[in-house]
This record gives sequence, structure tokens and C-alpha cells, in this order.
Amino acid sequence: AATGEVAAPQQSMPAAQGDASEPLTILYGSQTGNAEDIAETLRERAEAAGLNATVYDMLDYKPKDLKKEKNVIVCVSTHGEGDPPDNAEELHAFIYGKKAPKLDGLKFSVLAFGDTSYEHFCQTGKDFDAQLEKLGGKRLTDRVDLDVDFDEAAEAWIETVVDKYKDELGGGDTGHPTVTAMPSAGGAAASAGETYSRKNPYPAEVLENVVLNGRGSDKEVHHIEMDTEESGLVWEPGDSLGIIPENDPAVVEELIAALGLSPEEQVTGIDGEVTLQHALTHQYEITTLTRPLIEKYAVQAQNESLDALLAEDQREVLAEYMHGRFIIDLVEDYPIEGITGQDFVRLLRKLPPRLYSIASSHAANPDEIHLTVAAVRYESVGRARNGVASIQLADRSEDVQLPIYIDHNKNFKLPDNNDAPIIMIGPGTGVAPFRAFMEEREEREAGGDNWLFFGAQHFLTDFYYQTDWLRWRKEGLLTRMDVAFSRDQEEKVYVQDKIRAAGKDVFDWIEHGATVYVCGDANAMAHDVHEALLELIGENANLDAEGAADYLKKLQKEKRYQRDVY
Ligand code: 2AM
Repeated sequence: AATGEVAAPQQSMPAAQGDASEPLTILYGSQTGNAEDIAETLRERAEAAGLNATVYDMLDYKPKDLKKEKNVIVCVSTHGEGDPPDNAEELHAFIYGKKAPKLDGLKFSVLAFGDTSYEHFCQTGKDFDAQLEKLGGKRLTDRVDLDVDFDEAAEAWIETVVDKYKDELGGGDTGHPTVTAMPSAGGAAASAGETYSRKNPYPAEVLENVVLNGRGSDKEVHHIEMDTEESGLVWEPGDSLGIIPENDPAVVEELIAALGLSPEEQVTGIDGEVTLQHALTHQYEITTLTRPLIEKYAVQAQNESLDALLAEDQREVLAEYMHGRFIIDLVEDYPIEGITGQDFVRLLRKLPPRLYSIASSHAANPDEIHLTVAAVRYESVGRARNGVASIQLADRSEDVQLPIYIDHNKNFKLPDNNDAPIIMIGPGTGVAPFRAFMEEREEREAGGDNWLFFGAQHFLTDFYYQTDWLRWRKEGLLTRMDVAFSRDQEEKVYVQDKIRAAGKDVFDWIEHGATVYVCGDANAMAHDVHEALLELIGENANLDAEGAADYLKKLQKEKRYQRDVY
């Protein structure tokens, strides 16, 4: 039990400058849950430090309340082309909008989640940071931008922020006996027995690897089955599988040769001394070019034309250079005389896990995880390029054990109510989670109606899981299926065209409580589907553009419009 004095919030200990009972509002905007986990951990630490902290999903937070706040901490990720996650959209728009309040009394801090391989790295976090200041807020700590391997940096940030707010507001130890550890690496908190996590992944064997496309298709999508029988892994439909991949040995070899180094050179890697070859195969990202990497590389390269490329006004030229090139191209284009293996690995970031939407239900088959994986192979700037994880799965996954873990996604979940209808929109590999949805609903004997929109190039070669869908259709589990085979006729037909054509029915389903799910390509498809939904809502509910947008926003708040787009 606690031995320290636990002060009631209102009569807290004397404050250094402020008042420890002053509310500290933590707002998170998160697509898959990373920012949410960190926000939760932050709240626990803040409370343990005697602060009066509350966490809100930005979706559940009234933007107007912002003007009453004295202390706000924002944890937010960035998606696609620098866009906010779905649940942050409204607040993000609000602080830029006409109704944005003056925030003179506000103290704030921002933690941004992102991925340095994207041009608009951490853009949403940058937006909040800049705009809160512009509205009059005072930045209490510098914004921190996290890359995909964020555990340590997030931990350090939490400590800094809690200390800073404690200094500002007073507070002290509440005597809370324990503070939970960071949850992010492990996803769900560890329960009894061994639980596998990102830090402690399960070595899984691939049982099945078949190409789903027929001969002559432009696409190469693999159906992968992994053995989870001994793993104890539990997932829900909508969750993703994290895979810690290995780099292609041929690519490693080529890179080492380009550097003029020996594969046997000893380097200090992620955890101790290893050969350069081992480090580059298992520990570091060696393909994707990022701006931070090029910046660090340039310091060693001392090459005028590379420095010129990094000038602020050359951002577009640099983006153009990075597009379609890998790290090996940088090494060849701007060689560094006498670079050592150690110098080189210091430039690299840790090999991040790759996430795939799980295509099977644990309730239906706890012994296997199924994935639907598009093999990424292309040629650019005179070189064949491969996706790291997809090509390992496609070409080199026999007789190896792949480290895997479950990446839970609270924002893409079947309704608890088995009688509630659902509409699933999943062209291409976006169909994966919907196969899991249907398996799950079959298992639950759920009575709710199910409607699938699927799209692909050709009926004959690209209708993924056709036999599953047809069986479910025949058995009545799948109530309706609308397919858009884009290249089977002169004019392109996409899922959004089918949605528009069925607009009245889609609207009826929504009015009858349907949840709408969208999975797949974030840039073009998800945007176009969103527009189609707005249109059909406007038409059928007799609303203008603003009214339709509000309708869809409300649906999103009720968690009846969920997206898993990438
Ligand atoms: P396309 O390749 O013929 O352009 C799965 O990849 C399916 O999604 C394909 O039929 C592809 O068509 C289609 N697709 C491409 N762009 C899309 C978009 N903006 N919206 C919806 N579907 C799209």
C-alpha cells in the first residue's frame, strides 16, 4: 500500500508556481493506437507525480472546450500525405478554422508520431505545435518527433514532460506504489504466462504460400498461412500482424560491395558486436532513403552537390531524388572515401516491423494466421527493387521462422452487436480484414446483414477469395456483394462507382444502424470512397455539403465509419 500522503486534488500540496490540481488535458489522435498507448502511460506517470491528468480521444473531445484549458498535451500521429488520423481530423480543422479561440492562458506540449520515410514526416504534430502557439499558447517543452522505432524516445519524452509540468504546477509524489511500464512495445499488458510482443516476438513458420492471382494478371498477391498453434497469440478481426523482416542477402551483399567493405567487419550493432553482414541483414533498414539519413550521410560525405541537394529550397528536388532510389544509390552516387562499417551503421535506423491486416479469425481458427500480401517488386533508376517483408514472405519464407506479434487496432472492430449490419469496402488486398470479419461472424452465428464491396482489375485473375465469398453468399451470411472489376470493360469501374450506384441502399443500411468499414489504399481509394459516401448521404438525406459532412462525422464519432487505410 501507499505510504505517502495522498492529497485530495483540491487541497494539493503547495505549488511551486501553479496549482497541481489544475487540470492537465492529454489529447490523442491515433489511427492504430500507438499515440493512444503513450497518452495513457503519460497520464499514469502524471498522476503518480501528483498532477490532475485526464486523457481524451480527440474524437470524443469538444473542440470548443479548448479555450477553457490551461494545460494541454497533444500526442498525435500523421498519415498519408501529412494528414491527421481520422479521430484527429475535427480538432485539427477546428484550430485552423474561423472559430478557433484565443489560447492566451494555455501551456502546451506536443508529441508527434511519424515515419521518416515519408515526406510529410510528423506533419500533424507539427501543425498542432505551430497552431497552438499561433493561437496564443505557450510551448512548455519542445515538440518531439518520433520515428517508427519510438519506444525509447517516447519514454524520455514522458519523463521530460512530467518533470516540466510538475515544476510548473507543483505537485509531488502521490505515493502511488507502482507505475506501469510502457505499454507500447507489448501492446496489451502482459498477463500470466508468456505473451509475445513487438519486443518479444513469436517465431512462426509459414505453412502455406500461394499466389491468388491467375496467370496473366498484373498483380502478385500471396495468401500466406502461419502456424500459431503453440503461440498463445490472440487477435480480433481488424487487428494487424507485425512482422520483423530480414533484408535480402543479395541486397546486403550488393550494398557491402558498393561501400567497399568486408562482410566480416565487426561493428557494434543494436545489441553488441556483430559482423557488418549480420547487422545489415537483421538489424537495420538498408533500403528506404529518408531525409535524416541523407543529412547524416552528407556530414561524412562532404560533397558539395549533396549538400546543395539538402538546401531548404531544394526540398522538391531532393524528394525527386529519393523517389525510386534506395540507400545503395546514395552510396554509389556520393561515395565516402574510407567509410567504415561502424560509420555506416550509425547512419541507419532500426529495421522497423511491417504490419499486415490479418485475414483470418482467431475464433474460427486459433492455430493459424492468414495474410493477404501484395508482393512489391518494381524497377526504377536501372535497378530491380523489392519490398523487404513482402518479398521475404513471397520468396524466402520456407523453412524459416518469422518473428511476429499482434498489433491491436481498436479503431477497426466489428460491432459487439451481432445483429448490427455492416458494409465492408475493400478493393485489392484491402479485402483481407473482411475475410476475418466474415469468418468471425460465421463463428458467432451473427445475424446482422453483411455487404461487401470488392474491386480489382480483372474478374478472372484477381478475385481474391472468390470461393469464400461465393460460399458465404450462397449460405446467406453474405447478404450482398458488389464487385468492380476495373479493367474488364472499356471504362474503368471502381468500388466508389458501385457505392454511388447503390447509394439509396447504402444509405438505408446506414440508417438501419450499419457500420461502414473501408480498408486499402489511403491516397486515392479511401478519399474517393469518402466523397461517394458524402454524395449519397447528401442526396438521400437531402442535406447540403456541410450537412452531409456533419452526418458522416457523427457516424465516425459513433464508431460507425471506420477506416484502416495505408
Ligand atoms: P486499376 O488498377 O484498374 O486502376 C485494386 O487494386 C483495384 O483498385 C483495382 O481495380 C484498381 O484499378 C482499383 N483502383 C485504382 N485506383 C482507385 C481509386 N482511386 N479508387 C478505387 N479503386 C481504385
